Amino acid sequence: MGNVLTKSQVDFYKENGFLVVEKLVNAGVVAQARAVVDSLLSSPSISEVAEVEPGYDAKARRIWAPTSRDKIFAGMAEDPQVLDATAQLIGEDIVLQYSKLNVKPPEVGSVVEWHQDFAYYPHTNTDLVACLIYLDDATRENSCLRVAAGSHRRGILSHEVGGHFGGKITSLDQVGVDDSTVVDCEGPAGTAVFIHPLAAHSSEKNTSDRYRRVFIPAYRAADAFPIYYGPHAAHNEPTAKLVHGKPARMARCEGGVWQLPLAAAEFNSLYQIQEGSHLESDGKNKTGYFAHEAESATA
Ligand SMILES: O=C(O)CCC(=O)C(=O)O
Repeated sequence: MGNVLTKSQVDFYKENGFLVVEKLVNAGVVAQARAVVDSLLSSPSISEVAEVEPGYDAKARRIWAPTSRDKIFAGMAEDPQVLDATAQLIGEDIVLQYSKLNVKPPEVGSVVEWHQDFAYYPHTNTDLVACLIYLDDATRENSCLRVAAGSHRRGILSHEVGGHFGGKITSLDQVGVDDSTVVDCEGPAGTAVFIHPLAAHSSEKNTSDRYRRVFIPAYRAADAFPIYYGPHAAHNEPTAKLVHGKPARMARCEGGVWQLPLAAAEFNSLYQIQEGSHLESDGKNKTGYFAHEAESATA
């Protein structure tokens, strides 16, 4: 394994639950990825590969499963620099759990409310890490990721709304989200932000005139297995892929009690469940879950 990260970067991740690594991905690769996104976004059939912003039929907020749409994303998810850094955070044996590409169009891009990824995808252990690779320069103005430093040490927090999984942290007092803990993860295109699955994170509406697009491969240690197989989580499993090291012969279990993400109705995305837009006013499912291809659903 090559040491991409310094010891102090690894220690920072352990202490704070996130790590920003500027320009981890080659600028040429990032430029190619942007060109592929531009072409996907200009496709008349965008709604077949993406979830669109409410009220804007032609503006995508999420491109589903980018690694299966273009080899540039399949390659980025297996970029040796990214995988070697990931190995330093969660160990040598790594499975790519899923990928997604969040697009925050200028002036429109949806809010992502405070949440922990583990609340969506509980596993037998917490050695999971999401890697956000910025395709555009990301600043507070165009909605860079925001993380509550150290929140991963508070365990799993309630994401329940009205007795059901609501996809967002119920009470921010639990996280200590305030100006002293929240870090804006700004960085130029090609920056990778690694987030621990228990780190509380969010991003604001994009009020700037610039896109903020981010490719997100999500990894787990090969010996971390899902403990919840409801539809939004189970959809990822057929395409989960060993990308580094060896497959596991054992499941490693951390002690604890994990709340399961049992929503009032199934949902296609984090945006829908956080907005409550997967429900009719009578509380029934309106998403037509599984309307997308099997590969598409992921939180
Ligand atoms: O796109 C963002 O700013 C945040 C993404 C995120 O937290 C997620 O999709 O789980």
